[in-house]
Amino acid sequence: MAAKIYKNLIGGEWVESRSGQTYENLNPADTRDVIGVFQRSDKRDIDDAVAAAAQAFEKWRLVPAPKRAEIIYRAGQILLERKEEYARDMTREMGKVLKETRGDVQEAVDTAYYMAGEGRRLLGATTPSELPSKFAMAVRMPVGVCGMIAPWNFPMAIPSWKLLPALVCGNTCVIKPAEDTPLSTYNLVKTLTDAGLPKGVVNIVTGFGPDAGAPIVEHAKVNAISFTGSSEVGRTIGEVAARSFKPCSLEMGGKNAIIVLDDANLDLALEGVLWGAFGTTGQRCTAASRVIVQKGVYRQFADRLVYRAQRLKVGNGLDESVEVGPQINEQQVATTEKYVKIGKDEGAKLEAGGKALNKPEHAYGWFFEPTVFTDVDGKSRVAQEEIFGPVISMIPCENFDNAIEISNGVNYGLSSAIYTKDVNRAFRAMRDINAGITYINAPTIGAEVHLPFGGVKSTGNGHREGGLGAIDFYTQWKAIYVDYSDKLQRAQIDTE
Ligand code: UN1
Repeated sequence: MAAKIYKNLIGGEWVESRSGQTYENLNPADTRDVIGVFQRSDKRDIDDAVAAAAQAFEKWRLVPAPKRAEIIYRAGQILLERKEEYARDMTREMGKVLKETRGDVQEAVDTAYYMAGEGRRLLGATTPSELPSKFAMAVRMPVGVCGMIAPWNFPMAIPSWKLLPALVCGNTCVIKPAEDTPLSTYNLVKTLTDAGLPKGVVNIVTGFGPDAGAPIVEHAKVNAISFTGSSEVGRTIGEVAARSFKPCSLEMGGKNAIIVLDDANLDLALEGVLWGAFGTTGQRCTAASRVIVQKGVYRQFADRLVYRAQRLKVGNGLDESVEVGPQINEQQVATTEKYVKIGKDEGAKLEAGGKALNKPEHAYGWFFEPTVFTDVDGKSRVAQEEIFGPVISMIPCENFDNAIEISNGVNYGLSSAIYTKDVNRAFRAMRDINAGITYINAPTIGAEVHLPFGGVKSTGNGHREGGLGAIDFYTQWKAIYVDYSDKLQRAQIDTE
């Protein structure tokens, strides 16, 4: 059966790319499986999409926010009805196991319900004026056309973090999904249109970063940019956006650590490390890629972690018994292989995994063994650089202070975790770990959508997704003064 052809959505019409070029979306667990044929778009398609979004903005901004929210709420309900279908699509195109892709769709549902609620708040502020018979308030205004560039690891959840707050605030959007996972973002956009979103309010344009992503960032009529991806690409996007003073939210890498202290519940910590490190095949910005273990329990913990990592079932995520799916593509496997070599050269001890899998059932996919390095130096490259694969580095530590120092000793600061039963040390960790997210007795992954999501240092540029941070990003404050005294009153001058 020929694979289905998916088109761009521009101004409410499903259209082919201007060049007529397309590309195939392949299943990372079995590259013989073509999921669909998607448009390979370029600047001309982006120009069309931005023009449509700019036109739609003039009407959409006038729709009352509670009405905009009703559409988003309905989209959440429809997503819930289609959860299983969309989760299966996502496992096929992205690889992570069904349990997780159901979670990814659920995260979009949660975002829809949360942001629909915001439609009846979008709180501004009223405040007294310093002059008599004068009223002062601050209100939130939409920004205009928002350009969004999404990653492949959460191909529905992360687009929902971007689109849904932007929409409830009255903006219109142009989104480019990751080239590896366009179908899940397409499914989200399709759901929004089925829920009644007017034409042109959301436009989806598929394709590759340099051809279809760069023109979004450069476009004069795009008023804000939201990007999730690597720090390297984020830096370029930030620089380009800064030239035209565009607000730009960058959500980038991580090198997240779980600290396990001597007094921790080790059974709990072990489950947490396995889930944090190998869930989503380690391909989360929040993945645990370092585990810093206090020396009294270090060897015992290493043995248990190695034993369990070697027994994780790796395979096609559509098989419910599989625990770890493939990596997304050949380059990601190559990166993981590169870092395994770097780790060995640096003198870390490879105790589990370390190789791409090539058993017959893995022959057509991008599978890699869950990998554990022990006795890793916290300053070495495997302990400093983001790998985005199923690799964890165990770093021994002396005590609490030393653990915090190692945890903070990287250029990233997204997520973090500590396992301890000592409430004082837990609170000191909440205060002293330099990261956007800290978990106590839970792994580094699993952020909830109504809390701020983002990080410090090279992880981000100060913005937050999720929670009210998203509303802050997708609105601009406007101060309004209403003088009802019927005379000229001069602030700071008429002081009597
Ligand atoms: C990401 O990896 O970019 O907290 C997002 C988590 C998920 C989101 C991860 N809810 O792990």
